[in-house]
Amino acid sequence: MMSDNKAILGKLSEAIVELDIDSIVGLCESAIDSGVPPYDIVINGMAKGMEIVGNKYEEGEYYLAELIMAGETMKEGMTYLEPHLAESEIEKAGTAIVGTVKGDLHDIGKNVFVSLLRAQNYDVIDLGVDISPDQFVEATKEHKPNIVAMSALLTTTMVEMENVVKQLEEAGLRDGVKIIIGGAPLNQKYASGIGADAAASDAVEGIRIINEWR
Ligand code: B12
Repeated sequence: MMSDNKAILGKLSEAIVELDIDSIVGLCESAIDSGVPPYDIVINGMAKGMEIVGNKYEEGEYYLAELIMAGETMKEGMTYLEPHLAESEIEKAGTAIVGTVKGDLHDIGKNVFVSLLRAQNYDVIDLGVDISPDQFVEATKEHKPNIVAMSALLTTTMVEMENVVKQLEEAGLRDGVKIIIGGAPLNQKYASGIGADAAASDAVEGIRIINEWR
């Protein structure tokens, strides 16, 4: 029985690595039918595959296209699993609020990061794109996240990140959260300068940083 589960989890991981979006839901379905706990399907199945994809990306074997496709494949599986996950006892890793800052409509990278976060068992509130500092503050009040994550792809919008940090400070919410920023134009120096905790140049690095905070 145990070894059966192991084989199923291996197949799930493999499907993510092979970007096999057509079979991921079927594999999740048969895993559920075989009694594999939904949590295992996510963490020891698909997320394991995502980890491998991340390594391949960092080693230069996979490119952004594969990273995105793997994220999409995982998303398909997650959509199927969501009702099952809600039923089961899962220890959440934490809550994260994610959004692309005001004036910026780029969301492909943010969406990759959101998929990876969900795979790590975070509750993710994805605010979407063009999110104002007020919206970040309101969402932080409402959802009490441990992480606030911002994305920006434009040099003209990255300045909005500083406004978000400032307004979180003014609202007395800054000390309760860790702030991570991401997107092509950003680096650690910029993050320190605006009072954010970290910057990540890619989504996999972002996940690694966040897991170090746990
Ligand atoms: C696709 C794209 C668009 C699409 C966006 C579609 C969408 N739904 O996102 C469209 C066509 C709408 C668009 C519009 C514009 N774009 Co554009 N766009 C791009 C392009 C080609 C790819 C971006 C992308 O999706 N990459 C793939 C993803 C996976 O990578 P990523 O975004 O970098 O994300 C990764 C990391 O950065 C990180 N990450 C991202 N966010 C976060 C957040 C956190 C918390 C973490 C941890 C990590 C993380 O993780 C991701 C995966 O590792 C880039 C060029 C490029 N090669 O980057 C230009 C680019 C970003 N765009 C640019 C420009 C100028 C514009 C426009 C102003 C063009 C115009 N004149 O109208 C408009 C602005 C619209 C707006 N207000 O936002 C410039 C920005 C220049 C600059 N330095 O400011 C670029 C660099 C092109 C260029 N060389 O000129 N764009």
